[in-house]
Amino acid sequence: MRIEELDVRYVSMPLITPFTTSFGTEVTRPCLIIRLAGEGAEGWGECVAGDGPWYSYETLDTAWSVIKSFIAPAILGKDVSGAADLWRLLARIRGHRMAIAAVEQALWDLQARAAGKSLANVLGGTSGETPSGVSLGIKENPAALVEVVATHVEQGYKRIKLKIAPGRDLPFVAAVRERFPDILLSVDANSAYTLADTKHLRELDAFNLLMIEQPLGEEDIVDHATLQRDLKTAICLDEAICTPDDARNAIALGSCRIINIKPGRVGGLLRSMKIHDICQAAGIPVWCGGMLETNIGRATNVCLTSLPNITLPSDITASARYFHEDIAGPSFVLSKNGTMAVRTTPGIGVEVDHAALARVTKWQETLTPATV
Ligand code: NPQ
Ligand code: MG
Repeated sequence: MRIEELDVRYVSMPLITPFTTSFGTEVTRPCLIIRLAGEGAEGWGECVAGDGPWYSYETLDTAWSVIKSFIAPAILGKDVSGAADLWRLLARIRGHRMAIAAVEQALWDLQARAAGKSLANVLGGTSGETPSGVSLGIKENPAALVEVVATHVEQGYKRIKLKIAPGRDLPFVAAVRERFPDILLSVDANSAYTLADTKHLRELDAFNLLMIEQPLGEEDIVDHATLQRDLKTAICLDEAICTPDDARNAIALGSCRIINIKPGRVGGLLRSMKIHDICQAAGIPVWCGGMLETNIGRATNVCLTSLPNITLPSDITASARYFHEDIAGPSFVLSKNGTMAVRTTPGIGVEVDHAALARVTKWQETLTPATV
């Protein structure tokens, strides 16, 4: 398929409630929305980088720069028949996986729509629904956190994840566990600790957690292996797994017992599937992480979770959790048993609401073979 247009929109949406992690508080969620067009079809993708390099080194500015200067010129006017083709055309680009993932996502959507198939079907997904988990930001005090957890347990989420940081960890987790002795519960430190905190982190073993996500350095797999040997609780790596080789190496070293795949972090769906397969062969269960996506990114993530080794609840929430108004629909809602349906409509399974998109778009640029 010949790629004729690549549109980039910078979008910023206010969050319903601020989201605090060990790296800061977000009150709005900016992102880039990508539209690819070719041969009468179009596809949509979302870049999950942030305004600042807090979760990863990429930012929306670096992603835009790489898309405009290197990705668009390599693919516009070219015949691209799939993600493997895209990766071949972009082989010289090192890193910048969130930038590549956004364009790759739009390509998958474009091709699935052109074929009249759902993305889940194109990816070889097998499950028709996926269990939903929710990630809850750091709150003022343990009592406030327990209240927020209660609301989400009532809504039916199958796993609750608490963001933690030094000084905002044990009493918060203890209060939640005391009120909810039986829920699937996990914590995510976003790299806020070091091996010197091992004794402290071992106290988390008392709370029967499903996992401790990315406690140590964002690029580390060696110290995590040391820590995993000292903990009963499974470590799940997030930030540290950026490539299939990272997954292979972390598994070989025993750095984690669970891996979270975020298509943006690993460069898209083709790489996500490779990591999924590596984990499946090694007996490592996988779930899909979240980056406060609009329904475009969320829809793509839901399709990915239909793969057979994505067995743990993912950070895929109902659409209404983050934004008052989304830019694509229909909305995702939680079923009574805490799952999200995998859509069978063509492409990623949502249609863009152009009026809503225009309301949150700060700037837009259209790249064509003639402009790059
Ligand atoms: C995580 N997500 O699993 C991430 C962290 C995260 C749902 O916990 C802007 C940019 C906002 C990056 C919010 C969840 C973000 C962000 C959260 C990353 O570690
Ligand atoms: Mg995480």
